Amino acid sequence: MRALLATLALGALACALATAAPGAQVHAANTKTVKVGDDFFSKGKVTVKKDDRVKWTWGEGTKHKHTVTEEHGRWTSKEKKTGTYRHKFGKTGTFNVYCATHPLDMKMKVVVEK
Ligand SMILES: [Cu+2]
Repeated sequence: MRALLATLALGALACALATAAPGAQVHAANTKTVKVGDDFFSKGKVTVKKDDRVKWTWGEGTKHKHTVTEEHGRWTSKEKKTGTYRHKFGKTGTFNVYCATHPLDMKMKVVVEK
């Protein structure tokens, strides 16, 4: 009996999940990648949809430390030579991004559309 109840409960849950938001516009979140090198971002502009992510990847053999910093300082990566930094864009708009160590050479834009 217990097993039957569990099965029924699971079935009900599966139905609830399957029927959630019928016809709603479902946008599967994407991630776009930008390389960080000495001293550049591989893209000057990246266009994404709201709730997408951008992932910055420091290139192998990067000799200088770089950051990925939003122009108003709302978010920033650490200053580093390796690894990645990811940011989710929850609002539409144009976001200017630069490297805090090389602000004149390393600039880019992230355009977030609806
Ligand atoms: Cu830099």
